[in-house]
Amino acid sequence: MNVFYSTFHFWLMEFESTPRSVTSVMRNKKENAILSNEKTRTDSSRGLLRWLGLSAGALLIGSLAALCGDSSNLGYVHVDMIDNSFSPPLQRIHKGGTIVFKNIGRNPHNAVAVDDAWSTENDFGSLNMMGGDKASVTYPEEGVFPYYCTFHATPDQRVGMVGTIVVGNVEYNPQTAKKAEPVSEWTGVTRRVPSDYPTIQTAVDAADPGDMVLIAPGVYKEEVVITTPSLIIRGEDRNKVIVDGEHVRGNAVTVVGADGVAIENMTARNAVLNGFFWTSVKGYRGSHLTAYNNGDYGIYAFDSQDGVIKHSYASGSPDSSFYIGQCYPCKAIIHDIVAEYSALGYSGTNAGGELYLINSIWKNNIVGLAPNTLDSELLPPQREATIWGNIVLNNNNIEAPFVALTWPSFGNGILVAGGLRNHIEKNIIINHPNNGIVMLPNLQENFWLSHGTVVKDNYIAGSGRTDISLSGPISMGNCFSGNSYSTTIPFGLEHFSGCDSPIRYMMGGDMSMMMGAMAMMMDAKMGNFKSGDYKTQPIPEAQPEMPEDMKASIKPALTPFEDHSYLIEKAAFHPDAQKYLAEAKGGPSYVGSVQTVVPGGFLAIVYHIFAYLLPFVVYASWTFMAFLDMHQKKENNLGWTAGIILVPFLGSLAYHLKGGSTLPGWLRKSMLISGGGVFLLVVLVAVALIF
Ligand SMILES: [Cu+2]
Repeated sequence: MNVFYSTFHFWLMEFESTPRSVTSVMRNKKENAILSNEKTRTDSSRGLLRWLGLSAGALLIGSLAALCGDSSNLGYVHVDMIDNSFSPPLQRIHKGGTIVFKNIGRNPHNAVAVDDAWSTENDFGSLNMMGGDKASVTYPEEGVFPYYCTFHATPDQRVGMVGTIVVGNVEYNPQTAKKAEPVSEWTGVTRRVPSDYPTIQTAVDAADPGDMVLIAPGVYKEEVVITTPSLIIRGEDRNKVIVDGEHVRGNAVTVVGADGVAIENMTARNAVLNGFFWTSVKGYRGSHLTAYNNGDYGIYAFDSQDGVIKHSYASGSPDSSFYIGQCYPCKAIIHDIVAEYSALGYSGTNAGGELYLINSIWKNNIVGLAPNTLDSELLPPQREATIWGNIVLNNNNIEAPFVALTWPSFGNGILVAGGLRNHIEKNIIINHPNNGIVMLPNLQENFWLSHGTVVKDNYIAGSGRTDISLSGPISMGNCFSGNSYSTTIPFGLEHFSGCDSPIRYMMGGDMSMMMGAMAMMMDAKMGNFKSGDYKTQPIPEAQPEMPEDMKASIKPALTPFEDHSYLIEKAAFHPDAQKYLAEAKGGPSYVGSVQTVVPGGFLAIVYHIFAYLLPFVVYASWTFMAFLDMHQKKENNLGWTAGIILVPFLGSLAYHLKGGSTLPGWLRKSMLISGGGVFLLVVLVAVALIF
């Protein structure tokens, strides 16, 4: 094995295990974001100056920290208060972490510790938090902290609007509290709704582990919460069994801490938060589900392992249609789904390890698939997701609903932000006004570079800027082979970093993508964007019913990943790949980084000019002036000549700083200071606005 590769590999490990050593500036930045709530915003521009070399680039990219996924990306974790429950009801955070409780309902709410140790009242000043109000609570000690809303929970604090915060590395299994053990087989008991039970919830509450709840056609205006393991929840008709949140209830169907629950053949719509939602479970299966126009995610598994989501459709969510978050190893498969009309088709914050996104269709979103790392959630970094055989099409939907911070991810097919060792193979990626595949670093508490991505045998066309983009100051161990494409930025990725080559050069580039995205982030922060309304996204046509042979199998979901291992034996193109290739209008990709990031706007143009052209101008003037000075001194120093040419910026900078120059002092100073200074100013303005 080549020495260079080994060295890179070593660095890869270094970045994964000890990233903090290079990120003190970024950490300060993030603390400021938290503390600004307590009016202690401090100046970090001195640190920025010191770190300019690395961090100017890093900060640009940092604007993308929030690109993908959550609104919880500025260093704290949210718990939403809705009418009348907490979401998620079980939230895990780091020791010393902060939870922001936000009332997004219409009723007044609060959160008070069962042992009275803390309360949102301490921060907010009143127990009466109305819609839009927020309060922060910090948890300095590890432990399990149950809490409740004094308005909407019973006096014994056991029923109603209750939740639990788990802090740090402590064992907590809500199921052991319930004393219900999962079972691997159906009990043979079927509980029918509405003939035996008037609502889905009453059937669920009556069920024992291993029972099936079978739901007849109807619109069910309820919020179903499942805490009993191994239930099979099944609709008799996928398109006619509908759980409707009516834009007032939080989640249509939620599974909290109950292992092995399968949900099949039904529709969820109009929930304020999520359509189908598993949280903190081991074993889950979703099949033949339709989720549309839900206010956060369509189909969502969080803090959960060993799952399969298949033959499903989700659309019209202002975050993502499908989301697998915070798991390692996830042991999860998404297979044969369609995601459209959302901000993100797929979001996968800190999710990976035996995670397969295969043979699915991601189209008409803001961005197709976007795995990313966030320090504010557990288990960073995102790593080892496999994206095989998908159709990724037309993710340029300006009418889609989105939250501000997803705006800069517009117009990309597959976007990896701060992920490690992801595998992207045999995907058809067509018609994205920015990039087909783009790898970016991601800055939050740590500066996460996207390393070790394998990009193989993909077909990419019709990208506005470039088909494959490796953005940011540097990235290592990525490889590119066998792709069908027109352009890459930087040039020659397949030639310099082939997957079979023993050498993979460290490469970065495309800083203009970062600057454009930064401008869009500023626009987002200032509200200069117009999101579509998730409530009025297109209503999907009838989706395929669960086939009879699948209906004949009634089984809890204790080991779905193992049961579906046949799906992941090898990468294959999507069965409809030929059809999409024939229909797609994707022509060759061109233009490149000369073009501003789409859809741009005034700021994007300004930032593009500064960020894209200024470095060239600075480079040219510094280099020219250095050679002019050498000429005037009649000095022919080969060492300096080589340094100036071979070490961009730093070579000529060192030359100008070494003294003895024939150039007047005012000229040298204004050239050096104004060149870098304007660039720094542009970056600082953006950072101040964004954080
Ligand atoms: Cu309440």
